[in-house]
Amino acid sequence: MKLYIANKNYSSWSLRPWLVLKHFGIAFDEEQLLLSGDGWKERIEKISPTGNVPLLVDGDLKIPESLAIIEYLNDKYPAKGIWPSNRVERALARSAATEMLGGFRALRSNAPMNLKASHPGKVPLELVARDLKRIERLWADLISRSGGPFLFGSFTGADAMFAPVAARIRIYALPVTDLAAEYVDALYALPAFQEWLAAAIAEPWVVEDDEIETIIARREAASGL
Ligand SMILES: N[C@@H](CCC(=O)N[C@@H](CS)C(=O)NCC(=O)O)C(=O)O
Repeated sequence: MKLYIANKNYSSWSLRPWLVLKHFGIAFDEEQLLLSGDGWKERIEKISPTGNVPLLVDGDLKIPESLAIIEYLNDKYPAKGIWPSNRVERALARSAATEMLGGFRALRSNAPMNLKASHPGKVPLELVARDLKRIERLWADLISRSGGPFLFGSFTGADAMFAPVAARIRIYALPVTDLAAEYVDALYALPAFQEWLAAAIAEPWVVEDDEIETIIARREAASGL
């Protein structure tokens, strides 16, 4: 099996299935398709039917979409516990993962993942307050059911889906409840996350489009400032 990913520093979608593969000890090869440099877009489009990564290739099968990859891994390795074993918890885990996949757009667009960076104060809180409030509520509901440290006790696919949110909270020093901050710490402490982070920090590439200064300039231009 091979997972195609983009830059570890920036690619929040790539991080999600990679964490599942690593954390659950599933053997895989990885190949990076960078988000910058001459012809980068064409290189991704040549390999991935959606023109996006992550993409999992298993024999003849190509599976794009982070959550679909996690579901495929769960089907292929049912004993690993990628989703909770309890039916109710599994439903809640999939619900949270799907909410992440389609939601929190304000947080995603105004606070891009950039693992090397530390940008406290660079994200206007009023833009992301609504998303953060919902995230805090969701995490609190799930952690109070499970007892933590992860959403369903031990690490599952749902935590993988939220790992980039933890990164955004830390990178931009977004103010969150103590419980949410503890969950962010738990995700950062995960050995698989630490491995990805170390590789991200070592990357030399800068993707201007994903840098906070570009996001701020674009927002200001759009609002006529
Ligand atoms: N819904 C997709 C999103 C994938 C995605 O947007 N990937 C970005 C990298 S993080 C990408 O491939 N970008 C290529 C481009 O923008 O052309 C998933 O969950 O996998």
